[in-house]
Amino acid sequence: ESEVPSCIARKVSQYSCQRKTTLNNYNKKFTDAFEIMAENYEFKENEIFCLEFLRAASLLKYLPFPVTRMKDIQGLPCIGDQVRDVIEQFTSVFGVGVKTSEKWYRMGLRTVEELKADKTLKLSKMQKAGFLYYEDLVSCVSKAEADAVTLIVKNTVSTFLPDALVTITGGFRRGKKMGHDIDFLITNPGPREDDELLHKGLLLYCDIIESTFVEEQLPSRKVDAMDNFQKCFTILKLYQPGIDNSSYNTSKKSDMAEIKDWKAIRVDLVITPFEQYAYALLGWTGSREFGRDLRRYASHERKMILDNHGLYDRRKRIFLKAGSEEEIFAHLGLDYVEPWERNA
Ligand code: 8DG
Ligand code: MN
Ligand code: MN
Repeated sequence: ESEVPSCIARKVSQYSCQRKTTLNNYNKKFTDAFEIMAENYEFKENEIFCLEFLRAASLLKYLPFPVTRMKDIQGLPCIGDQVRDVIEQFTSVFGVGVKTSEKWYRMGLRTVEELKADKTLKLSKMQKAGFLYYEDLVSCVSKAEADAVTLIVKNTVSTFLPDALVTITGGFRRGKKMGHDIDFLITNPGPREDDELLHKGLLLYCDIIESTFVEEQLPSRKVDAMDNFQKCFTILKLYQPGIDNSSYNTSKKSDMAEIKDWKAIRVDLVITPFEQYAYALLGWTGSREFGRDLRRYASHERKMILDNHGLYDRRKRIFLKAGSEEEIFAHLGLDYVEPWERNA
């Protein structure tokens, strides 16, 4: 009946370099969801929770059996309180009995509808989202989907802020054909009354991080510095073009299995003041490696501090204004590198 736990547990190292982890993952349902949650925590700069979920995912990838009961993780390292709570919720929902839960595991998690209807789930909004949409979220976002979402975001934003500029950043701006999410930068020339934008409609799941930018504050010197813009880690509901669901919407409840005509897509929305737009664009276009090295170059070669808000010249003790990425490269004395050449 029980597939080892406690005897294995004693031997499991907390260090992944002392564990042999193959691609044979019995706990993909958990690990995919944990990785999405970790990204959300990273976004909120909660490094502790981020690491907790990444470590737990890594440990679960190592286990030679699917976790179906709390007993399965007893005595294992790398399972923090957060992770334990999530596993407990999910194993207790499925845990009607070992047999049933194992069957469910083989079939995959319960359906979105079943989970939604389940009133016993006490997970946070974010944890639920990670599980509810995980299948969509771990499948890549295509360029076509990015284009479709761009239209939606642009249309929606323009109904609230007619003059706002919406720019796709991240991997898609660098010309990638696939991505794990879609990143947008939103700025409004003129008066800055855009704080409310993110608080309005349309999102399946959304975790808004308020702006913490302080005027006159020196750019951050951390190489991996995130920024202080108001931003939002969201999951958007994209209705797939080509699927006609009008009959489902109009007909009253039938016994027909519900057809899912949409896909959950991870979208990052970042709101930036117009004056900082070029810096934000450069930072959010990435790649991560390219951005890190830009900052490293600025400080080591130019005695300047670069972040997503601006560029500070330490010798002249001034902030250098820029209206375009070209100007930022010029300030740094660098040849301009096009977005599609920043895939470092
Ligand atoms: P992908 O989504 O196609 O997998 O790749 P990507 O678009 O290059 O990566 P990303 O994780 O979506 O991040 C886009 C860029 O934004 C990346 O170069 C790092 C940069 N970036 C910031 N601030 C932040 C932040 O707070 N969180 C995240 N995740 N990325 C940030 O400048
Ligand atoms: Mn991206
Ligand atoms: Mn992103």
